Amino acid sequence: MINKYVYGNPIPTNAVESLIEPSSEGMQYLTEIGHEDKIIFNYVMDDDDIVYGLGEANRGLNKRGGLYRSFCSDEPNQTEEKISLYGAHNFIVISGMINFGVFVDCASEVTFDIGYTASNILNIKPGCPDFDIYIIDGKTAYDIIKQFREMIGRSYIAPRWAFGYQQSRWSYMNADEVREVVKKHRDAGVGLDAVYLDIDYMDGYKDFTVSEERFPDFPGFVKEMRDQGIRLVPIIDAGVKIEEGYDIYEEGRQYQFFCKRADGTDFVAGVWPGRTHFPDFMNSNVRMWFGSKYKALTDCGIEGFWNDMNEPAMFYTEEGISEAKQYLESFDFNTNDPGKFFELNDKLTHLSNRMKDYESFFHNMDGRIVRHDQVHNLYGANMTRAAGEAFLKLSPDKRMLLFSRSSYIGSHRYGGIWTGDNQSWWSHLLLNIKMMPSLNMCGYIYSGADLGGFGCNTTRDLMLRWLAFGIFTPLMRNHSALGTRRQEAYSLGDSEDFKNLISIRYSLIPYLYSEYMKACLNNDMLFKPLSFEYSADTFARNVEDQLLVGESIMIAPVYEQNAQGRYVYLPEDMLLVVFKSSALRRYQVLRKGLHFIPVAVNEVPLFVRKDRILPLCRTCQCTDEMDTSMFEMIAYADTSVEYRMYSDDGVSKNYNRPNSYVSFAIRENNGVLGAVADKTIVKLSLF
Ligand code: MIG
Repeated sequence: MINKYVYGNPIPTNAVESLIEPSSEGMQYLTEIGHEDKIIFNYVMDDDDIVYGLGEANRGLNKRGGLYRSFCSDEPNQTEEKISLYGAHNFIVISGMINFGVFVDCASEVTFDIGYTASNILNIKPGCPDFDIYIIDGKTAYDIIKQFREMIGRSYIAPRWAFGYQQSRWSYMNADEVREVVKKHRDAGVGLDAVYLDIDYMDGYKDFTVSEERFPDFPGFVKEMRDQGIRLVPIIDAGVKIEEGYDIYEEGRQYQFFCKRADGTDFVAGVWPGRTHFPDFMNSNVRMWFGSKYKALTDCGIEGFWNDMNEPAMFYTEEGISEAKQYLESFDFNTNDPGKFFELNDKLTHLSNRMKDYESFFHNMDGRIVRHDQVHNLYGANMTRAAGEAFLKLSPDKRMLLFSRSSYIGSHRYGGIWTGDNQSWWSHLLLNIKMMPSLNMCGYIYSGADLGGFGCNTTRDLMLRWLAFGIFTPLMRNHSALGTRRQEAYSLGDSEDFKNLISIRYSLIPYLYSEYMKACLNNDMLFKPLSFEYSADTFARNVEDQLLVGESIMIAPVYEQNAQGRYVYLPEDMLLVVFKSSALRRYQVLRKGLHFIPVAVNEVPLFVRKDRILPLCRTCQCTDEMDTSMFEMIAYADTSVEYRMYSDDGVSKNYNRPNSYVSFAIRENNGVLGAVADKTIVKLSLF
């Protein structure tokens, strides 16, 4: 049951797909305090209430105790006290004796104080008086989330090849470097499906261009890679370089497609290409125009993109620089006021992503002129929408890979997200684990973090542990920043362990892809907290570092340096499978309760649930080579059970074909349990 309440005159956000009439009833659960443009929604939480949601946000699965501000931010230093990251996902679920969900559909910033100021008080503060608020009633958090997901519409569906292992690094400068990366993976026997092209593939960081010098005969190169089972995935930045003769710039100016200052001139910010204009993605003509430009690359054979810098991120503006200059000029070097030193620092080091700059340019939302800060959170989402809508036309029958850095709920229908510039820190591996279910709650299913960490120098053990978790995330991409230590699977000493870990991913793809597809098609989650399935188990309720992945397995990743294993809580009897490689495994049936599980740094544990089946295919070097005619079945059952696997060609869009499911079953025949499947079963490991 969903109730919608309208405040003021909200700017359409495109978040909600269902038609929901405003409710005539009074609002349940939340009390309004404040008035007019300072509305605060208030709720008194029970001591035991858990608050789920907020998608891409800091801290744990349970958001209690924290302060969060939805304001899409380019935040490369994600320390624990940061309250804004790249996405704005204003959906929370309060779960306890009373269960309800709240979605604040508001184009401007929104603050959630979830027991930060006072431990039992939840305060939600929209940053403007114009917004819709939805209250969702349901028996459980899980049920509320499913209602919410249905309301916001089906999540973007990625092609199956995007479940292969992917390698990225900011600094692959030319075709030869990319060739070398591919060759080294292949030589080491490490599976690989995609290599990312970061900003250096472009000519002068100009969107939709390819440097002739560094990538001569780009279509030929794309094909050469494709023949080796590799897709190239280029980056597209939000800002358009100001350069006479550059068609995107010229057209954008001519059609008035860039964001404008108050005086009607095109707004300028310094980003990678130098002086740039920002396309006004809030305008439908601009979306159509910018979207159509991806064709320059799809015509070369490109099948996937990542959209970056779309918060939008700005290094500086001319206005900011001249303010800083003026400040410096009038700075009194003879001051005895130590406060001046901090002021000086502040004035000179906060030139990027300034609020003042966000308040100084405007969008033309199909006739309605809106200042940027009022719709800030929608900008990146509309860049994703521009690409997503274009792909419907450019590639009507074939799925494209698309994910973005910035997002607002609604963009989950057009693309996935990655979680931006994390660091090679153990704490960010844990954050990655805890964030996955929250992202799923908000509709982002095709998602993942930069494995190994983007900033800082990674270490071999951190990389191995992070990959061991990344094996389960739809986007399994190793990405790192320019200037950091190399972290490709062959760059951190003996590559054998990396090869083995990645081989596990490839044999899990049919299962992961199947569960991913079911999650998308049924508005469900791929990563679930234990309590969503074991609701009567009070201990399971607070477990945050173990997750259910699809219907058959539970994972418990190791995320601590030097750990020789970890404690794992089993909410029921399960089958532990420890993988050393796709083929090398050890098994142990474990009883419900707490166990210490030894896990070496080159191993991956998973737990097959009771009366569930895990199908595995033979590992391979890329999804092109994946053999889905033969399977191994791992099952923990003493009765007849079945697993229905979603299985299609992985690229076409005809998702609901009746023959999209194949069955794997354990059936009793004359008192003996055996495998019965639509596919060849080469081995049954039944426990
Ligand atoms: O200012 O394109 O988050 O993944 O490698 C940095 C360079 C711009 C930020 C992205 C990161 C990417 C980097 N970009």
